[in-house]
Amino acid sequence: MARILITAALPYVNGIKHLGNLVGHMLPADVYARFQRSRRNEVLCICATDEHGTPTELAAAEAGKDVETFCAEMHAAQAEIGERFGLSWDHFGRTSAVQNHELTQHLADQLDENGYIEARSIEQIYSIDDDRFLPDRYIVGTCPHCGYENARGDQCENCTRVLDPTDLLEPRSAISGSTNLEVRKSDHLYLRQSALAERLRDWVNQHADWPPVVSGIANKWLDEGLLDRGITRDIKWGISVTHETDKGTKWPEFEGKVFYVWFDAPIGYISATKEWADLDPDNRDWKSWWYGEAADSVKYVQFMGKDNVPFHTIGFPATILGSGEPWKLVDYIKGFNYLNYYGGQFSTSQKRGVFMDQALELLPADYWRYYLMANAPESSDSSFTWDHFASVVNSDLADVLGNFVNRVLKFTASRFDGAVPEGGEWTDLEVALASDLDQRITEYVRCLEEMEFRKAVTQLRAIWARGNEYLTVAAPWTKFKEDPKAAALGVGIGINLIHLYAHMSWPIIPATAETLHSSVGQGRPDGTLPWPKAEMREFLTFIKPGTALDVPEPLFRKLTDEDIELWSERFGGEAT
Ligand code: B3M
Ligand code: ZN
Repeated sequence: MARILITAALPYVNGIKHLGNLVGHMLPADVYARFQRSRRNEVLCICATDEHGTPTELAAAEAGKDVETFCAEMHAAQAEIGERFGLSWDHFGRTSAVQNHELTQHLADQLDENGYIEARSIEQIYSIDDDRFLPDRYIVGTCPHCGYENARGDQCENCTRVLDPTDLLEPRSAISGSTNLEVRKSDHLYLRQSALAERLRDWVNQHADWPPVVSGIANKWLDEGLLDRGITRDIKWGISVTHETDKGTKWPEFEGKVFYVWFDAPIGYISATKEWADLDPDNRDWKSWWYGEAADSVKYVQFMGKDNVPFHTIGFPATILGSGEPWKLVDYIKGFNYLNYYGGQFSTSQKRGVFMDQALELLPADYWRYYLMANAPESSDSSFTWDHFASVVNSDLADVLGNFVNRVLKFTASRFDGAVPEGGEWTDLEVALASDLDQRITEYVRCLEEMEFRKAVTQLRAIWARGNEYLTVAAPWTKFKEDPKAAALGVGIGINLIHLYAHMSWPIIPATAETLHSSVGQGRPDGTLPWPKAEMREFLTFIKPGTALDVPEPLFRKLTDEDIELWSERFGGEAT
C-alpha cells in the first residue's frame, strides 16, 4: 500500500470560487484522491482557505465586515459548497489557524538562522488619500510586460508574471482609485532566493516528468535569475513578524507588520495537516506525512493553476530547503492552464463566469464534475461555452450512461420482476466484451495514475459505450420471446455492467456512482467504492440471480435549447 499525500492550491477566502478554480486545482485533486483511495492506497488529501493578505482585507471591506468574521463565514461557506461538490478532503483547514502562525514563524526563524533572511529598507508606494502603504493588490495599473490594464501589484492575471507594485505603469489605489501616490521608505524582510538558486535548479532538474506548463514556468524563472523576495507587508491582517521565541522577542522592530500571504499560504499545507491531526491526536500522525525519514516513502502530489506554479517551484521550496530541516518536498506538480469563459477569463474580482454556488443551483454536481474533467485545460487553455456543456452532458451522460442504465433496469423490472434472472452460458459476445473491457480498464487506470484526466474520461466514456454496443448486439428485448435464457444472459450482463460502472465512475461522478451501486442491490457505499480486484469474467457474473433491483429516477436530464438560452442570458454568453 502506497502512501499518497495530495494537496490542492488553497482557494483564497475572498469569495466563492468559479468553475475555472474548481477544474484548475480542487476537482482534479479530489478525483485523484478518490482514485487512489479506491485502489486501496493510504491517501491524505488536504485543502484549506488561504486567508491572509490584501485580497482578504479588500473583500472584507467590500462586504462591510471585520476581517475575522468575514474569514470565518467564508471558510464555512467554502467548506459547505465543496462538500456539495463532493470534494472529499480529509481536512479543509485555514491558514489563519494557530498551527500556521506557529509553523510560519518557526520556518522564518530557521531561515534567518541559516542566513537566508535579510532586512532591507525599501521604497514602497504610499497613498496620501488613503493614508497607508499600498502593497500587492491594493494597487492596480498597467502590466509593463503585456500591457494588461488591470494588473495587480503582486501579479499580472493576464500574463502570470509576478510583479512589484512599483513595476506598474499608471498605478492607482485599489481602495479609492486615487493616483495621489508617493514613494516612501519602509523596512522589510527578504528571503534570499538568489542564494538558493543552484539548489532549486538541481531540484527542478530532478523532475523532468512534470507537465510542460510546470517545468516551463519553473525554468523560465530560474533562467531569468532569481530575485530575492520581500516576505513581509505593511498590512494588519496576517501572521505577525514580531513573535516570542525561547531566546526572547524576535524582530521587535517589525511590530505591526505581517508576513506576506504567499510566504505563509503554502506552509498552510503542512499546518492544515497538523490541524487534522490535532483533532484526533491518538490516531493521527501529521509528521509522518511531512517530516524526516517517515515521510520519505510518501508520494506528494500538488494540484494548481499555472499562475500558482512560480510559488510552488521556487518560493515554497526555497523556504523548505533554506530551513535546513527535513521537510518533504513535492514529488509531482500537476499544473493546469486556464479554463476560459467565452474566450475571456473567469474572474472572481470581476465576477465573470459561473461560480460554484450558482452551478449547483442549475444542476447537481456530477454534471459539472464530468464536463470539467472531460475538458480539463491540461495541455492548453480550454473554453467553457453553454452549447458545448449541453452537448457533452446530453451525449455522454444522458445518451450513453443514463440511457444504458435506464434501459437495463426498466426491462428487468417489466420482464423479470425486478430481479437478476438466471441466464444461459456465455457466448463469444460476452467473451469479447470481457476482454475489451479488461483492455480499456487497464488504459483508464494508466491515465488516472498519470493524471491525464481528459484521456481518462475518454476511456471511461468508451467503457460505457462498450456496454451499449454489447446490448445492441445481444438484443435481449427481441430475444425475450423465442430465447428467454439468452435474453436473461444479456440482461444479467447489463446489470453487472452497471455495477462495474459504479466502481469505475466513482472518482469522477461519485453521487451517480453510489446511486448505481445501490440500484443493483449492492447497497449505498459508506465511503470508498473500491477498484474491482477480479478479472472481468468474474466481475461480470458477480451479482447473483435473484438479487432485487431498484429502478432509479433517470440519472441525467437532457439539456434543452431553452436551458442554453436562459443560462447564456443570465451569465453572459458573449465572446469578449
Ligand atoms: N490562494 C492563489 C489562488 O487561489 C492562492 C493559492 C495558494 S496555494 C498555497 O489562485
Ligand atoms: Zn502582464
